[in-house]
Amino acid sequence: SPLEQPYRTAFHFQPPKNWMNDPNAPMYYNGVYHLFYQHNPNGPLFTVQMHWAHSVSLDLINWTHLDLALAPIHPFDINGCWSGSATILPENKPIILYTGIDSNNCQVQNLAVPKDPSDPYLHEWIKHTNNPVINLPNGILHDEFRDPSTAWLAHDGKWRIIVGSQKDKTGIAFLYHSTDLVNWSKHETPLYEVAGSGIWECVDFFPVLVDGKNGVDTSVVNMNGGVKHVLKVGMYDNVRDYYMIGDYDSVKEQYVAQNELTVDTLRLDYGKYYASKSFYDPVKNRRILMAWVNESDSEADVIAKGWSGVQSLPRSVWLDRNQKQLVQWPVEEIEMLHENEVGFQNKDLEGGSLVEIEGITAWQADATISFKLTNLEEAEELDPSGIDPQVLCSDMNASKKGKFGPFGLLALASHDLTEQTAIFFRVFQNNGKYTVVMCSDQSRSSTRNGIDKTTYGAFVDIDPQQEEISLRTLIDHSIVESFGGGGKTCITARVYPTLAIGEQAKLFAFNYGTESVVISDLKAWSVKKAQINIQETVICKD
Ligand code: DQQ
Repeated sequence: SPLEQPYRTAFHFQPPKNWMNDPNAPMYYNGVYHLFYQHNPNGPLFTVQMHWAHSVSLDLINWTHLDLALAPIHPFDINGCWSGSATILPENKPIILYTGIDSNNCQVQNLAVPKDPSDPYLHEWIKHTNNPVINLPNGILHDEFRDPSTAWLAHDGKWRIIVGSQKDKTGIAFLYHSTDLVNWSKHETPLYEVAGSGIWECVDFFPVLVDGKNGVDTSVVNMNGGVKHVLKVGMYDNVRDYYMIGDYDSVKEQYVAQNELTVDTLRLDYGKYYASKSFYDPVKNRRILMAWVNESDSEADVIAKGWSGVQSLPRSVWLDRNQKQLVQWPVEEIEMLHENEVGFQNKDLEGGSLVEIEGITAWQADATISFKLTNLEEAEELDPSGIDPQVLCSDMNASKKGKFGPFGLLALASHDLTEQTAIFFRVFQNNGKYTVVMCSDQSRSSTRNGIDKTTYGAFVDIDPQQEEISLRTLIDHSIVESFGGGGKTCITARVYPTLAIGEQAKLFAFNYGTESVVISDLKAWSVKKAQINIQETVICKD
């Protein structure tokens, strides 16, 4: 029952039991969405002996659990089937490239194809007889070469993929070419490398439209300047997903990034969120992103629960109008689970006040709120240069009164507020310019000890003089996923309340700053339970 397992989720993807990490090879094929994932079928903890588990969905929200797709039983993957990606070939055939840990404990890249491409669920996968199709490059350590990307087809009719690696602490995305996806040759120069960044995992390389929210197929390369390319890298050293935006030229085989990849540049999510992978959804013409959201409780807790890891809600992703960053938003399909809409408009939220959002199941909810600020000349002074917003958010947590802020939502709050996860903003000024900081403060999220309660924070690139400050937060038992500024800044957190569970959990809007703010619009819904990883017979195609 939900109260025996209060941290299992209602609408976030997770396996029936045991360990899950990276999403693998998400794709849309013949009317069905597929998600594979790194899975230990034998227990709730990580093991190198990874399998690929497999689920299918018609709507990215309700999922059906299928048999394992890949097991580590061949010489080229006997020590683990690690992460990889799918590519849909022009003749509408899917393939998978993945990393195998071979019998020498060496990381190699393998190819698998569906046994029966006309099977709507693609139950069985056959590993290619030529495996491994890519061997370890010279000069690279045996355990530092992994996670092939989705392939893209360029002007010369050749497929390309990238594979993550490192050499002497320089993170590398090696580039490979192939005409048949079986025989691959390494290009003389990597697609990209960054000194000092450590090994890159789960690299993702995809085009985004310069103008508009639609997605484009991974093989759309040039389009006369109509697209830019995103290179996403998972940095193993700090378990964070960073990205660059730039221009890719497949003729020169060159990627010119417009932002640097350093620890304080763009991240897909500034909370717990890693190993993300995107794919193009031709049905709704969008690019969708999913990622692994790890636990924050202890190993003993994981063993007691019997499971570990959830997936973020699938998000649409596109390039912001300013072309400097990505924007993400939960896929619209989540709205079919909404019920009990509540809301109000234009309500003053005085300094030091809070208001309960009643009428919804607050431990399983979706809430959007936007704030209008006047008198901005009263904002506190802060020069943002050299400031780490995460440090600022933990120094100035939700209980520290400011002028504009903290204001936002208190999620998974107990009636006396002993437990609360505070997602909030602060606004500062410096020489007539304003800085908006978004925080997710887990320090009071649970009365339990032994949990990682790190507070997260990031800047939101909006001007509060011109725009309202908006927040959307999805609350699902032990995960709180927040989208600031319409999806410009995303922060995901895992929390383990002991009081704020079931009917006891509450949701508030709050303003602990001294300046009052106006809630220009608030809407919140209960979110019904999705059917996640139920047995296979339930799915049906219409
Ligand atoms: N997880 C996989 C690797 C990948 C890492 C192993 C990222 O392929 O590099 O489970 O979380």
